[in-house]
Amino acid sequence: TDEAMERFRNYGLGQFIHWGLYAIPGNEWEGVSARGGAAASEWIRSWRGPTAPKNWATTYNNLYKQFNPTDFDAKRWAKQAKAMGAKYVIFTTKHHDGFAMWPSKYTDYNISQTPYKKDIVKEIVDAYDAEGIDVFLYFSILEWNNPNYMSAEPKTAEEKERFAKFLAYTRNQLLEQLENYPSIKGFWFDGTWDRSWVQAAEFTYNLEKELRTKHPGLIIGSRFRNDEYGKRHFDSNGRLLGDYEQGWERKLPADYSWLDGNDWDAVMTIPPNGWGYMKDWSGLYCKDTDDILDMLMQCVSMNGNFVLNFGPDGLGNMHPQEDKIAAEIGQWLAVNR
Ligand code: FUL
Repeated sequence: TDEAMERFRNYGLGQFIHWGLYAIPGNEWEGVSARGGAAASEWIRSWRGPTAPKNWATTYNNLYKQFNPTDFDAKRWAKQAKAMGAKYVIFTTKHHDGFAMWPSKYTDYNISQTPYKKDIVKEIVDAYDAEGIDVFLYFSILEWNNPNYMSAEPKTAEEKERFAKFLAYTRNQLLEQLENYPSIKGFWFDGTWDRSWVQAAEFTYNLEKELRTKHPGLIIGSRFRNDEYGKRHFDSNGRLLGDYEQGWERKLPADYSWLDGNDWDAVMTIPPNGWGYMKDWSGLYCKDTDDILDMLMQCVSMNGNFVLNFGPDGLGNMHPQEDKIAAEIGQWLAVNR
């Protein structure tokens, strides 16, 4: 039997944390938010709100110069997760903007260049390890900022060469994370939907093998490879609750048959959409504790895990509503688990 997967099957509740440069704008620029606040805040670099300057991408990219979360205390977050009843955490080490929350040797666009300087991934891993909460690293393959990344399949010799560099870089970063944080239990991949990545099937097959050889028991979600092989470990597409992501509706999906025989987790945000910090929650249907407990029970009753997302602000504080919901879930689970 696979011990790591046995553990995974018993998690029940997990915590997701989306934290990166997008926490600074918090879904707003000059006080104005896009789409009535319902845009995904961690996508702000790409949605260009109405007040975004002409050189928006550069403005966004330069946010790293301001990243200084003086209130950040990984131990406090880990204690909160423990009290909530989370058995694992998934932390965004690198989202689509490509900014590395650890001091990666393979890009300068990383935490050591910020005023904060310290390795945030290490602080998270150490603090959650200390609470006995298993750590998974979220890793976006797709990178908006990387000149070697392309969404279409590379065609010309020049493109092929650049994309080969990108693949080597991806491999290096993943091996680097395994080496730096050997206690992690798995990777939760994202941004793997582009043609270029899907076509790199042989590369992903070999890399997955290599990672598992280096780290026996490593769990890798299905988003790494969008195919049946990728589903061998667990399905991280969260399709079960996919409907809820778009706009909250209290209804069950009509078809659960795709779950058969798969291990899976479903990830969920409290606001209707968006995973990074949002300054303004007003006017949006944000889920309450009862909504969250309903979803948790749906998932657990179908042998899946439910993962609740938190989007801390640029200083390192959770949203007050997240604090409240976490505490209430913890109280409920303490009595009913
Ligand atoms: C999606 C991403 O594009 C979102 O920003 C978020 O990270 C979610 C969990 O996965 O694919």
